Amino acid sequence: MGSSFVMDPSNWRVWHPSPSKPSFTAPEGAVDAHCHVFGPGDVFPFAPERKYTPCDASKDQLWALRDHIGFSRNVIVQATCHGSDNRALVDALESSNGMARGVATVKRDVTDDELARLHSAGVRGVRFNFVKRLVDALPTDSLVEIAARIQPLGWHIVIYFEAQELPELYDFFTGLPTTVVVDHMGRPDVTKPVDGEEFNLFVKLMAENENFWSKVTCPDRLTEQGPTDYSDVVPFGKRLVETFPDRVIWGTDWPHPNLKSHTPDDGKLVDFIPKIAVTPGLQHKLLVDNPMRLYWES
Ligand code: 0GY
Repeated sequence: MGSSFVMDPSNWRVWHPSPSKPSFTAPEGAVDAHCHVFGPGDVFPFAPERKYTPCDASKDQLWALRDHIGFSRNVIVQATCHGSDNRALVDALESSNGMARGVATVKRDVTDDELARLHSAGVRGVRFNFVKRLVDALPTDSLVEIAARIQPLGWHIVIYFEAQELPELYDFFTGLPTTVVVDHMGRPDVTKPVDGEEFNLFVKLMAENENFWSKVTCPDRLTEQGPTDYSDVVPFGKRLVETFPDRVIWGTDWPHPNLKSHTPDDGKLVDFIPKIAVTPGLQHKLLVDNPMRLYWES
């Protein structure tokens, strides 16, 4: 690993330069299904409308992390700091020897040629972001239009929102025509009960809509305990993995953009996996079968 970045500390901590080796051994072929590449900013500039400026996090550094934690593949998700300019993402996908797939951000005026180019690079989804501190959300009619454009490609939609927004967005989400993958368990407030009203609504969304999947990711963002073993997040991830074993995926979220509370150790994040997926069967579905079905076999 190793990093040599210039950054504005008001925006983002540098990612962990020497993550520990995980104790948990991931199954052969494991997929890190939520991670990012950033820049380098002098080659792939950050979006003028961004709400934070990250430090560079290159594809080669991502591959090094993948190998270090014993994983085989990556799903690289376009983050808001690159806006709808997917060039850094495409560059990484095209350099991955088929070992990475991507989720892009597009605008309603994206051309068919551009969608075809993204598909051939390895993009299999688009991301709709509803987190107000990150984006000025697009109007829903433009999202509906984008959904209709990407549906024929067999792509899915990744949605990012915070739990308190779910009641208002629920009907819009259930009207989406594709597979829908929710980032970070719908960002529950983990100080509330795992079987309380708020998280039950998310479980209902998953239970009543079989096209919905969840990433059981980002204990580092959700924890209220600080940089510990993230035990306050475990019941939430475990409930989803055990209730929907065929519709959950996991990722590091490297390089943890815009996270101000602490610098996560990616090895420790891998050690979170067996706490929420407690059998080898559940671990295999979470890390291999499910992401392969969603990103490589569809
Ligand atoms: C994440 C989480 C965050 C940022 C973004 O697109 C983004 O900028 O997703 C966040 O700030 O919670 O998944 O990377």
